[in-house]
Amino acid sequence: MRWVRALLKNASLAGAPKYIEHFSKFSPSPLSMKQFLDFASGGSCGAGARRAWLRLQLLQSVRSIVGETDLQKDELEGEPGLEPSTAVYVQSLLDIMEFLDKDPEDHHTLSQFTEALITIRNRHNDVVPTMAQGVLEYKDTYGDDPVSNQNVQYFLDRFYLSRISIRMLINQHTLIFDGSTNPAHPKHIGSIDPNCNVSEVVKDAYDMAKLLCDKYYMASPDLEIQEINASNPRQPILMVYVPSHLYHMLFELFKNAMRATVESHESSLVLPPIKVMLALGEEDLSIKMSDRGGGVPLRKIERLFSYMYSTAPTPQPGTGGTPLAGFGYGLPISRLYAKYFQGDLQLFSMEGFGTDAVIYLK
Ligand code: W6P
Repeated sequence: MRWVRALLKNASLAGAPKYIEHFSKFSPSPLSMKQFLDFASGGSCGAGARRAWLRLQLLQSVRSIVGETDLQKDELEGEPGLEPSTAVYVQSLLDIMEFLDKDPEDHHTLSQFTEALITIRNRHNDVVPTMAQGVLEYKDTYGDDPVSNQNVQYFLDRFYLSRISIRMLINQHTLIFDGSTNPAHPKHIGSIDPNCNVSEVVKDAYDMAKLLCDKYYMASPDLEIQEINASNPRQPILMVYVPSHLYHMLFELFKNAMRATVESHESSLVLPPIKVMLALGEEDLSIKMSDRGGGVPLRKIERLFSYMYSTAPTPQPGTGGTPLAGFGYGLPISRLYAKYFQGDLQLFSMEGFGTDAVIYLK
């Protein structure tokens, strides 16, 4: 990664080393939902200040990724899988820095900035498979002992949390500042639904997972939902959230629960349903998904969240595709989605019986 520093020095950054220094001190800090809503609705400051704030957040996030990959330079030195991805981040950092000194109120600048963000978003679309390739190469070079696993876990958790944060910021900017509202969801604020109906998202995610499950196994367990709204009994549970994040987490959990259920009941005619319980209290919204898929021994639970142990070589096209779930980064990335807005995702399993997966949201 020595070339990263060379790049940073060469690529017209010579005049701005203080920025690089400055931004490298920031860790990726998850933003609160309130900050996003203030950002969109105006809050207490003007539009120019809000755009400046967004740019600063973006810069800090991108810089922290570059800093992170740079920090790991000794371990990642000569890792062909990880290098191109760092170059891409340096390029995006430079792209955003172009706008630092420009007037945020100027319309031409604003549309150029939005263009630049869309270019950046597209440029980073393939990062997950690229990093997965990097993990395979890391494994080949350093082995898959617990220390390697810990290194990869620490690095990728921070890396993907930054990525989630950057994409959230870019989505908010591009959705809000082109002036139009989302025609399908006029009440949404960018990608945030201020009245997200949780059980509707549960049903959507279930339907999609069921489709895959039926296709692959020609059977699928039913869904039972129970909803407890502690302070407003009989009212549906609504929350301010990003429905696509919630969907992503639930879809991942459903795939795992369905696979476990079907594979542990191969010789029986009836499948035990997947039960989802939603509870809204004063502080937390908890979503528990219970399957009776035979469970996972405690020793193996941590592995389900490991990037290293769950990275398999990408399936070749035309070989039937990936079976249902479990494979790839679904669970660790879902947990990051939960953590991004100060929540969490935990698994509680009883080997021989089944598994409870719980998503905690603020
Ligand atoms: C299992 C393994 C698993 C992971 C995530 C969610 C549910 C389940 N069920 O057996």
